[in-house]
Amino acid sequence: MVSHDPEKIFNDKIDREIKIEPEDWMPEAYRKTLIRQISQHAHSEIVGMLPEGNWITRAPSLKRKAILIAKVQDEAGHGLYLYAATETLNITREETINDLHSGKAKYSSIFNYPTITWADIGAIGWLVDGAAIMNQVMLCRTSYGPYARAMVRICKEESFHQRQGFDILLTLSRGSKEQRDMCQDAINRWWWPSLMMFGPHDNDSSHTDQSMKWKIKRMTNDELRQKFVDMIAEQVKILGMTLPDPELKWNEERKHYDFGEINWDEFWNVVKGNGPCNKQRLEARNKAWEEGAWVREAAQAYARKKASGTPSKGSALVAA
Ligand code: BYC
Repeated sequence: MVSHDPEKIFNDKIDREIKIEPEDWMPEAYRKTLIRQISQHAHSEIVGMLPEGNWITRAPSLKRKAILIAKVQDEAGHGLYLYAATETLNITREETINDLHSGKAKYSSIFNYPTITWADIGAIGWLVDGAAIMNQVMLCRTSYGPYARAMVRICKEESFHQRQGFDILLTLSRGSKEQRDMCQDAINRWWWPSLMMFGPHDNDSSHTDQSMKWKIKRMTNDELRQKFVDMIAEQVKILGMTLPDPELKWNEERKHYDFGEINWDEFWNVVKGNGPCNKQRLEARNKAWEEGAWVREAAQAYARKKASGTPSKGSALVAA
């Protein structure tokens, strides 16, 4: 017999790997969890443009500049898909963006660290985008349809980002002593914050259990972090560099690398808004929002004009 119990239909879809779509019934807590995670993800993409945008005018060649501009534009696109996916959950774009600007919503801790040298751009691509992909590949199979579909395209672009980061570091690692030192210094500064991107240990993660049951998350924070360490510990050898962890060691029994403990005080301090650049990042976003007011007003005026049927000057010119 066909069930009419919406909760049973929802659970059945989750069990059978059928995507949940915006018009489907869903538990309120599932909707809220998705709004929280997808909007925070969108905010991370947008705030993530700031540390890299900082280097566009100083990239060492025209080619590197063009590549970096394209990458930063990709991040804006990712933010846009993710804000659009959040809107399908019955919340407006204004509400989610206000939450970022007021400091209520979180965004990834990693973007509260400064980009001091050109090598930092390489380290962000290799380590930060690398950690992001590790997490996002599993999100292509997340149970909510619009989020899963957005992630497929995002992952394709992120893998290009990771390769461009590695390429920057590879070039530096084959350069002068100063360049090699700069490369190692960037790896030293970005390694631990990259590991923090995966979130607290599973035991301390408030959302993982429920999110795994709903198949929003497919792997836990610690599982993903371990996969990332195993990948990077091998790739760093190609650069001829080291990771700043004396406890990093292959464990033959576990078939994984062992690694040292993250400084969780530092992590929570950054998450709570007290990292090196939190204040600067929020100020920059608020300023961009205020300075972009005229663009939003112009777009609305154009939409009103179009809806009222008045031909715009542009279309008259095209017709002529
Ligand atoms: N930073 O229960 P937990 C990118 C919070 S950007 C800040 O484990 P959950 C890129 C967490 O929100 C990639 N906060 O949470 C862009 C929760 O607090 P609330 C960004 C963190 O959600 C530009 C509390 O700690 N990727 O690719 O099950 C340039 C307890 O945590 C962090 C995503 O956003 C953190 N690192 O798991 C380059 C992926 N970690 O919300 C690259 C989507 C934890 O209860 N998000 N918290 O107040 C996720 O996969 C999950 O949300 C997380 C956390 C794995 C991050």
